[in-house]
Amino acid sequence: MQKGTYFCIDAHTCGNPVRLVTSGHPTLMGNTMSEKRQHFLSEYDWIRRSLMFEPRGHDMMSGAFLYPPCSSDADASILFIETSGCLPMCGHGTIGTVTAALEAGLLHPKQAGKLVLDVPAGQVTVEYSMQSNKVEWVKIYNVASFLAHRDIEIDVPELGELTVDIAYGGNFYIIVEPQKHFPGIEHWSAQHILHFSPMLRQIVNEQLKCQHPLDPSVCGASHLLWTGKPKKSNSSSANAVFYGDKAIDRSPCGTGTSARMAQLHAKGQLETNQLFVHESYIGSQFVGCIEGTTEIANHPAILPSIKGWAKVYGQNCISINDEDPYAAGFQVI
Ligand code: PYC
Repeated sequence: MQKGTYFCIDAHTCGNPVRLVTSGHPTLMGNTMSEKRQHFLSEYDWIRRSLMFEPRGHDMMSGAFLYPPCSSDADASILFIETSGCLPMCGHGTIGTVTAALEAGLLHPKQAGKLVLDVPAGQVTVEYSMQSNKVEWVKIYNVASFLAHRDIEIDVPELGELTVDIAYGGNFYIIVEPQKHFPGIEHWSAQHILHFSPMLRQIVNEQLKCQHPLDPSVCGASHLLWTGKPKKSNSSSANAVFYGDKAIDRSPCGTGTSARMAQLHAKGQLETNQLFVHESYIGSQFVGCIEGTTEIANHPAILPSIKGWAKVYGQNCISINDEDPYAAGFQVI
């Protein structure tokens, strides 16, 4: 049976949607958000598909449920939902969720201006500024991020050979910099990105293993980050992140920015405490920074932060009803 009523706050983070679902939470088993994510995926994934896919969502739709904290020092937990599944971590999703929840009075921080959040990828800390009940900005101290594979050569049909890096920033990213067969995103249309990304992702995943050393359920190169020259003079770099089947992130992508900073740091091109202003495909910006360094299972890693903003634009009461032939949602691929 697929039915229920879900109250949602609709927002966007730097252009990418965030639908914070504020009622209808299924009870999830597990001690950590990673375990609860697995339970949601096995039992309740229809809720995600119904709320994210058409006709109630669209190719880029993403959202979240807030849950009580899993650890004693946390304020809350987040389960991310989007068209491609339930991400271990989502930067734009966290910024939108925190903004919408604080403005609606749904989050009560132990310490004003700071939140500790359990997410499937681990724990993140958030700082925010709030004036007249509006959140001005949110800064996430994200999970440890690292370069997993460097200078991998991939032969892409219709394109030719590409050399790519793969880095983790809460999800695994295939990072493509301008080179002989890729001129940079400023020279590619959205159609190029949508056409070549699924092919490249499939070949990379056939050839390489990407798995988090501390959580085997976080695996596979799911996202692609194509880079290029920014439009704004104060941006350090520009990117277009492809995810799911047809999505290009409208925000600069929080986990993508973390992965990109880990890649640049490992290659000696970005230093600790150096600001990294990342521009999205539509020109919106996140400010990234490497706050420090660490190790993950003896592998060098960075401690990234990402700062951005979100705007709430609506309230939505969504009914999923068996009488609707499209209750389960659909995608046009
Ligand atoms: O901001 O981390 C992010 C993200 C992942 C996919 C889309 N946005």
